[in-house]
Amino acid sequence: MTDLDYLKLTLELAADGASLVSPNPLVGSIVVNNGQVVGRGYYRFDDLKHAEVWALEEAGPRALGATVYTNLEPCCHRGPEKRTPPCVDALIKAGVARVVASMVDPNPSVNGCGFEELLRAGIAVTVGGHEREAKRLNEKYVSFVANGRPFVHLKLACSLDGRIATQTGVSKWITSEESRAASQALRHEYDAILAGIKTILKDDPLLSDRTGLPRHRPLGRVVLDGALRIPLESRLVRTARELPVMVFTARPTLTLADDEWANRRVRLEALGVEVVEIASIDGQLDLRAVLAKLASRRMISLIVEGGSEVAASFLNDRLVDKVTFFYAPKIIGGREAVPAVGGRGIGDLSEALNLTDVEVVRRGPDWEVTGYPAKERAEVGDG
Ligand code: AOF
Ligand code: ZN
Repeated sequence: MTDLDYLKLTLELAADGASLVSPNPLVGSIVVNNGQVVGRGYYRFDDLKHAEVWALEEAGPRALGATVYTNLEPCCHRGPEKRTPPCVDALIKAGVARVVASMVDPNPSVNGCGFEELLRAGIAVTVGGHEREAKRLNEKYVSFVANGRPFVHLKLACSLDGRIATQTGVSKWITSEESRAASQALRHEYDAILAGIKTILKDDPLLSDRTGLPRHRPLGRVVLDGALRIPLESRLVRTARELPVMVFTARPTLTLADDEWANRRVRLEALGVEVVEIASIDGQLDLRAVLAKLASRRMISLIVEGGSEVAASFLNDRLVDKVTFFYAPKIIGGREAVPAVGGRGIGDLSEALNLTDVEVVRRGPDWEVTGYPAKERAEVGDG
């Protein structure tokens, strides 16, 4: 087994913490002594201890002179926010000889100081193996630390010709059961899920994580509802006491409408819905304010599930970090059939959003296509 093989194992271990770690990163750690794995651990928020500490505890005295592998730089910070003592102290105390990590912890209170402290204590440090995979595994955390707002994943399900509903609005079900299971698995990875009021009025969705897998916090259900039209008898509102619902809205400018809006607000709140008033810009809710509110709740990731106008708004505001489209091998057609992405559209192809690192997975009869918006809207080729 090489360093890279062991690092690969830490990535797999770390992934066991999926939806058990937010707002913290996924971390896995392995202690290797004389070619033998003598300790392993992965982080779960509710169990407090960091991955390295679990692995060191399992290794016990066999950690002396051992190499510790981890997908993220061991932490060095102390302070009021910190729930656990620094991993570097535990590593130094255990007498490990070497630490191998895939990446630096971008958290400004760590960001290299873990490695520095280890080196100062005479421990050898190697950084960088499987760095790309490690950053991908923690893409939500890395992005949240860098941008101070949740990582946004736009997910849509459509026909091969890019329609999310027929001309009469029928959308159940365009994609297969396999695609819907995959999309549930996606929801499971996120802290919050968002849909627009039109989707709520049309489909009455529950927007819940039905994977049955454990989560350390419930999936936050978020609705964009400028005029507060969400029905009191909708499934979302009826389940608001068990699974949190946040409705973002804007106070109307006309006094009459204002009374009606305030009434509905009180009634929704009485049913356990959190109503959040934010600004609207040109009649559209300020998406940055929505994300800032979620960030203040330490929600580091958001999956946006439509409809097509909401998708267009997030895309136009350049707030999408990852995109997944499920395509069913069906052609719906029709000028009036709802397109996956609405909005005004673009005039020139050079304004199209290009995706990079695109991957395609077969889901039953369908295709799941995932990619990352390119930072710059690249020029369209000259061919
Ligand atoms: C590690 N190993 O397993 C994790 C790390 O509040 P605390 O004490 O749990 O610290 C959280 C911070 O520690 C988190 O923001 C990140 O910088 C780091 N996470 N570090 O060495 C781990 N989960
Ligand atoms: Zn730590």
